[in-house]
This record gives sequence, structure tokens and C-alpha cells, in this order.
Amino acid sequence: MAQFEGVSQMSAVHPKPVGLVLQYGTAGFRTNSKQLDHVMFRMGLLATLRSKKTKATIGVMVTASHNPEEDNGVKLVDPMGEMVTPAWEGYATQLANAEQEGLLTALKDVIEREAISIAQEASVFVGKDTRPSSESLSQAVLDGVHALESHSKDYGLVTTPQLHYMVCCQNTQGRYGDATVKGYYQKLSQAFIQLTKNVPNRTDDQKALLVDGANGIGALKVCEMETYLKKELQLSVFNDGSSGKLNHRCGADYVKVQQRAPTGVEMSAGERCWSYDGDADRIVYYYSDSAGRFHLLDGDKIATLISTYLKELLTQAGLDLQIAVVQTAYANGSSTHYLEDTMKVIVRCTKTGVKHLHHAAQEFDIGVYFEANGHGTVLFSIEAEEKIQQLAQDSNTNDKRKNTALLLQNTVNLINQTVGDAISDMLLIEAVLAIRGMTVQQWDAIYTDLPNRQLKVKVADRRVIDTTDAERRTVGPAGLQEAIDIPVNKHRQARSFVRPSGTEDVVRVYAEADTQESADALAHEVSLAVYRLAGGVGEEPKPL
Ligand code: G16
Repeated sequence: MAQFEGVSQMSAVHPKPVGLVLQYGTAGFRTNSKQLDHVMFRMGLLATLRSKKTKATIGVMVTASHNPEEDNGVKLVDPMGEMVTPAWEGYATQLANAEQEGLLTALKDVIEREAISIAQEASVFVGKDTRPSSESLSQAVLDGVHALESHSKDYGLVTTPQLHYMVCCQNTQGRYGDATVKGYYQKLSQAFIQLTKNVPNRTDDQKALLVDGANGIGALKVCEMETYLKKELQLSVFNDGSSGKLNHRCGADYVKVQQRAPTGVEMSAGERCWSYDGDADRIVYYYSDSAGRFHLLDGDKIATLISTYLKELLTQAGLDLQIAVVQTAYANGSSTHYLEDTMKVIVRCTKTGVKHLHHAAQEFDIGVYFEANGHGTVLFSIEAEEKIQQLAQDSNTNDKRKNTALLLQNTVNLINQTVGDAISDMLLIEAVLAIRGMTVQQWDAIYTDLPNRQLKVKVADRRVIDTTDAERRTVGPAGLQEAIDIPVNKHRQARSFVRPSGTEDVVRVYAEADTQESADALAHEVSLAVYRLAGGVGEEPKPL
């Protein structure tokens, strides 16, 4: 068949290094960019098959998000903007690892197993982040798409959530919005302006924000959006990529893990700052107090603020909708207690990776999901959106309920429900703080985080770590869980777990306890256990 000849010819331009095996990780393939050319070509092929199978547009985003600049990666986007389904992660691995001469066989195997009609038209949207390698790697994706004679649209430089949004808009024939970057800015900024227009006396100080763009795509895109916001937010963007290196001592991951402000920002006491990550799908918030102490408001605090706000609106509107919060094992213990015991909302815990949280959140009328690292969004079921809309249009209801329904409607419009979105999340939280007349200090005081520490341990093969119970316990290697339990039991209010990262070649260690000294000591003891029982390489972890 002519299409397969095209694949053969083009794959010779994107050859696979013999013997190289890559794993599909937490959010797709991710490694040093030099190893990825063939993977990108093949993901172009796979996205085309997925498009033929679903008869819908599929997205391919070239990014390694929070990883260092020299890495790259690929995220596949399914028709409604969600991450690609697990069965197709398996096909992705199969295609990426097929040796050159076995590629066509691997491709035909997917076609057969999924009963794909090769004559079906296909359409693939492609986006990329600002990494130098993204240019040629996104061309490799396009080569794969074209080898199977699919339609393509190259969005060029966009944030990951923008690409998810475009795919969803396209596949809902514009009901979710216009599949253009301008359409995205218009939808979000109009919703923000509508939400905040009745807030009395917002001062310039309240509208002013510092944004750390991680020297990446988020900086470019938030600057583009600013004019649409009509001065309702005044942004000072730093780490905008004009001089610094992507994610280097800046960005959401650095701020969250190091628990300190990024370089390149002069923060005055009380000034509000946001950090995005390298593809702007994560966000964390922080400020320093008058004593110069750094305060971080992470994904857990964000989830708490949003769910409190939504719960209040539902009560005011008299809408009976079930709201739940989805977290991972990294959620600070204080946040989970607050949500369950004080707010009385349902809390679910899933494995790391937005794909897991997203699916768990879909089980509720309103599912608020956030990883502690700032990756998250809110999902509204179709029924929930319909009930809100009916109330907003109900001529028999009183003004207060109707206005609340309108607030809810604009809130829905402001949220990018396809995936966590730093820009949309930032606007939502700024709107919520303004509507509730809340300062960042008041938000911070909702509950106090348990001191915590995250570390990384290098091991020969991180796959030896096997976890269960949403990654809260290990079942391999033998003896590791017992070696974690012993120091956990020595500390107060302590919890610790380890898991292999799906984006970096490390084992992650998390520990929390009643004091920072205890959390640090516990994280060190658990790191040592990992190093000794799971094949640590390099120097033994040292106390902090
Ligand atoms: C990705 C995933 C997140 C995950 C993070 C870290 O984020 O989308 O869900 O929390 O990796 O994963 P791991 O601990 O397995 O390395 P991003 O922003 O890097 O795409």
C-alpha cells in the first residue's frame, strides 16, 4: 500500500538507534532530546492511527515540561483533550521500541488489533514548547503524520493546555470554544472580566502580580494574553526566556521542591507571585511575609480554595451537586484532614499523573483535582453544567440564586477542563480571591502545612521499585517497606513513601512530619533505605 511505502521511506530519515528502549512514563516519553527523533516520527504515525480509529482530531505536544532544557518529550492528546487512553500507551511503547526493520509490522499490528480502516481520513494538531530541540522534533512528528497522508495543523509555540484546548474545541465543533489561540484568550479573559466586574474597589495593588515564566512558553503566552485582560490584571513577567535557561533555578517544580523563591525575582513583603512550569500546565503561588519568611501555596492549597469557593456557590444557588477533591500521595496530610474533616468533601487518592486524577474526577458532578506540584483543574459533568445553565436562565428564581448561577457559569468558562492549565488556574484563583475579598495571607491560613521534604535517589534501575495503594506503599524490592516503616514510626505525625519517577531517571522520596528537622531526617533515612535496598548508584545520600 502506498501509505506504507511512504512510512518506510520517511522512517529511514528518522532511524531508531539500535537497541534503544524507552518507557512510556507519567506523561509520555521523556529523555534527552538527542534520543527522541525516531520516537517523534513514530508518535506522528500513532496519532494518525488514533485519529483514524476515533474519527476525531488528536493532539501531539512536543515538550519535556519541568525537565531540564536538554531533555524533550511528547504528550499525546485524545479527542476530548484528555491524555491518551492506557491501551494506546502500550501501542506507543511498542512503536517507539520496534527496531527499524520491524516498524511496519508493529504498525500493522496496531491497525489489526484496533480494526482501523486505513482509508479513514485523519487529522492531527501539533504544538511545541520553547526548547531548542522542539523545532526539529515537532517536524519529525509532522513527517510521521504526513507519511500516513493525514491532515495536520501545526500550532507552533503553544502551551500544553492550549493544545489540549484546541483539540477539544475542534472535536466539539466549536462548542467548547474556537480552536485558535486568540479564541482561547478571548474565552478565558471574558470569563475573568465577567467574574470580577462586580467586585467593588479592586485597587491596582490587588490587580498586580508577579509571574515567573520558568523561561518558557508560559511567559510568552501570558504576555500575549495580557491585552485581552484589559488591565483587570497587571502582570510583571520575569524569567521570560530573554536571558535565563528553561526551568533553571526557576519555575513551579523548582519552587515547590526547593521551597524557595526562584532566582530573578525581587519580591517585596506581601507581593503575590506565581510560578509556571516549562509547558505552563502547572502553577504554584507564593509570597514572603514582613519577616522575610517564604510562604508557598501549592496545588493542595489551590484545590482547597477552589473547592471551598465552589461549595459555597452551590449552597447559595441551592444546587444539589456532589463535589470531590482528587489528590495523590504527595498531598500534604494537613490538606487532606482539612478537606475531609472541616470541609466535609469527598477526597480520593490516585497514583501520580494527571491522567489518573482526571479519570477519578470524572466520577463526580464536580471533581476538583490537583497534584501538590500544582498540576490540576476542575471537571464539571454534563448534568452539572446543564443544571447551572437552567438555573441561570430560570425566570422563576430569585436574583440571588440567579446571580450565583451566573457566577458559576463564568467560573466554568474560565476553567480549562481538558487538563491542568497554569494560565487558566491563575485567573481562576485571582478571581476567587477577589470575589471572596480574601488576601493571600488569609488563604494561606486556611490550614498549616505539615513540614515536608522531597528528595531524589539515583539507582541503577528504578523499575525495581514496585508500589501499591496509590503509591503509598512499596511491595518491592523485598524489605524496603519495612525499612521505611521503622523511621516513620520514630517521628511524630510522620508519613513517607517512595516511587520511581516517570519523567526523570530517579526514585522520588517524600516525607512529612511535625517539624522540618524531623521531615528532613526522615527523608534522609528513607533515601538511605532506597539507596541500600534498591541499587543506589553514586554517593550515598548525606543528611540535609
Ligand atoms: C508530569 C505529569 C504530572 C507528574 C509529574 C511528575 O508533569 O504530568 O502528573 O506529577 O510529571 O511525575 P514523576 O514524579 O513521575 O516524574 P509535567 O509537568 O512534568 O508534565
